[in-house]
Amino acid sequence: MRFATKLSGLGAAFSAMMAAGTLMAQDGITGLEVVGAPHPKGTGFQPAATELARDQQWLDHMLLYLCIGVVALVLTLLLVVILRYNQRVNPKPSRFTHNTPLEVTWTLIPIIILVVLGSFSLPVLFKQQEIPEADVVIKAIGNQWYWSYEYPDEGISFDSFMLAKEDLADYGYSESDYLLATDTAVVVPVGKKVVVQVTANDVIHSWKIPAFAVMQDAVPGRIAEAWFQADREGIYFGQCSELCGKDHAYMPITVKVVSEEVYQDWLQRTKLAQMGTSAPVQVAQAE
Ligand SMILES: [Cu+2]
Repeated sequence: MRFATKLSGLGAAFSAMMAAGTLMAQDGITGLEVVGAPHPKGTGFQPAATELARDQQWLDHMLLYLCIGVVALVLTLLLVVILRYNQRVNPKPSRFTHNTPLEVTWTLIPIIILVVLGSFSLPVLFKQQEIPEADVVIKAIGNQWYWSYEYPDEGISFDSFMLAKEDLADYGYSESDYLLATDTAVVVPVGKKVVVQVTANDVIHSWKIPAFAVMQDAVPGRIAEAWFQADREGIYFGQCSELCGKDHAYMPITVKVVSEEVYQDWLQRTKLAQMGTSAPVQVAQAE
């Protein structure tokens, strides 16, 4: 009986190894949910997965309410003037040209509004631009028309190409992920500060993940930094966001946010894999 259990355990381990072997060629997404992606007829933001994104979306809504207030005030004043001071209702217009209190008011109010705007938006902007001490450093390099990634501290690097429609299923993606999913993905641990060093080999590209509120131009010969700390595991899509030539629309970005154990496991297997390739992310197996 015990021998049989051992045997079946051995068999399971063997089939798991075989499965891992066949997966090696693919970046399977077992157990990872697509979180950061556009959806049909959507008009709002993608779900915020970082503090930066939450701040950015809060700021956007706050500004929207402020704008609605300004528009409502201007429209009301306009209506009052149209209705009460037209030629028919008010045949004898007054002739004064100056009103000091009024002029001071309409200069002061916009100044106050601008100061309020600045005092809320500058901290959000600074938080994006002040790069913290990194837990993980990734170099993202834009090429015509794909992204290359390096993990300088780990000594690994690989390219990331958009998946053809017929290959999506092999990599665990659905058809709706077409134009977003890539063959290899940027893999990062959840809750860790990730600093992305962004540059390019040929022309200017831009590395952007909407759900992280990260967007950084990739300029040849320069290194710019962006950072994020994703607080939810899942798959996040982004796209090159600087017009870079004929296939600009076909160099998307896939980021997989996984647990620390899965990340370490992926790192080890990628280090063992052939230079310049990325091992598949095995979420279900490592947990
Ligand atoms: Cu581009």
